[in-house]
Amino acid sequence: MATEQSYIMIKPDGVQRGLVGEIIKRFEQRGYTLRALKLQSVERAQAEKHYADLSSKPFFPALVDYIISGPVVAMVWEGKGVVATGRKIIGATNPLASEPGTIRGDFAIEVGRNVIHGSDTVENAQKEIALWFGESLVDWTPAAKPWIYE
Ligand code: RTP
Repeated sequence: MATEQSYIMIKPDGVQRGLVGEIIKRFEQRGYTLRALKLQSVERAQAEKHYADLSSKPFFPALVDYIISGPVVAMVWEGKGVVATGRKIIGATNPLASEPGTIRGDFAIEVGRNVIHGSDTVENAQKEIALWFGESLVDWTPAAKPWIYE
């Protein structure tokens, strides 16, 4: 069975708006396995590292200010195709282009308040998981797995 993992982060607006349970529910009900979870305040240096690829963009300072503006919920979800499927569950980066039924399509309007982050490649997921969690993932297999995977 695939052991692909994705780094999923509920951004400060998602936490402030009480969307934590709703977001976890969507990944859980799809069949993905939660491997790590923490609520944390984010240091500026950590936000800058996470978004280092975007450091030359004009919106970078506002993006970092947004990410450090309140606690985030950092998570690792695991399962077949979770990186690409996670991005589908989340919806397009700009919520005005996100399909209804996606997290951003249901709960957001502006790109600078788009509720949630999801890794875009398996390689980036590994880097992001290392940045946010180090080695401290919980090793477990839910009993219901035969009802998710054939
Ligand atoms: P994320 O990394 O947060 O999952 O978002 P993404 O891959 O869908 O989009 P990306 O291009 O990596 O952008 C990262 C975050 O930067 C903010 N952003 N603002 N003002 C703007 O034009 C703009 N463009 C991007 C968004 O919060 C986006 O999620």
